[in-house]
Amino acid sequence: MSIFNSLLSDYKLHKKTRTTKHSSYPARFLVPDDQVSWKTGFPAYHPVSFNAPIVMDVATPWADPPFPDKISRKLTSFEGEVVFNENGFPLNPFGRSGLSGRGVLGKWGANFAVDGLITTCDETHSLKVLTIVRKDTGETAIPGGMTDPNESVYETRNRELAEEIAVTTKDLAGALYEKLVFRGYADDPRNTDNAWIETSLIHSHLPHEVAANMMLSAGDDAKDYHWIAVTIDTIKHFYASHGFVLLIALKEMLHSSAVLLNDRVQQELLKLFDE
Ligand code: RP5
Repeated sequence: MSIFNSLLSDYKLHKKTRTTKHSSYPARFLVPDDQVSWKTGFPAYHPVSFNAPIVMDVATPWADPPFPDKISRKLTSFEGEVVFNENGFPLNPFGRSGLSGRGVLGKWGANFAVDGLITTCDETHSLKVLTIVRKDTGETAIPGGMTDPNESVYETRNRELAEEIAVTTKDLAGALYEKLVFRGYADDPRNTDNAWIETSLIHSHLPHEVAANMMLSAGDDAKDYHWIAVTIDTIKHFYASHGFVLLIALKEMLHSSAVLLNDRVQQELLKLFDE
């Protein structure tokens, strides 16, 4: 099975959500793969409810009211109409997570984020991805973060890239290719049965001269940054579903006529997809 198909299968079963222990979360109820779907009966399913004190505090500006019946906005999702359980709690579109409540997430239902993927071909014509090291988990990630009220996806992307690695809009203006390549569920360890992250991924491929001259520095949620090669090993070790969405972006670029990748890079990428 290709690395892409393997990550796709893990993603559909939101395995990172179900199996990565978040530092402040209680243990999750064990959900077998064949009982993840809400459509499959699972009478024994009694997950612990966990709401971090900060999200239940009515003074927290980015948090919803303690119970979803007091929310005034319509809950939306890139994954379709939001479904509610008999008690009025929104249900995770990817199925049971092993934990109910909101965890550390501010919003009931979808919590929207944006990620900004930057790639380039370096002086040896090898494909490189600009990544951060997350302060919270120490894992490699695509830079990104939660959307602020009334921000467009591009505004969030630009703000997050500036805060986390000091990328400027001038750097981004030099892109050979820029595309919004993904909108949907993020398989993130903070997700619960009633609150989850959804992300939009914008991919920019920069010429080597632009990438080499960027004045990068890590800040905010990032403790470091690295340009890394795309290999099966690096892809496997990304935070949440970032390895999976990275491959979606690379597949899109591989088939785009806007970027001319050399034969070696094309062959390396094709292997990731078994094409
Ligand atoms: C991920 O969490 C999203 O893809 C996005 O990168 C990130 C947003 O959370 P913070 O980085 O703001 O913690 O699932």
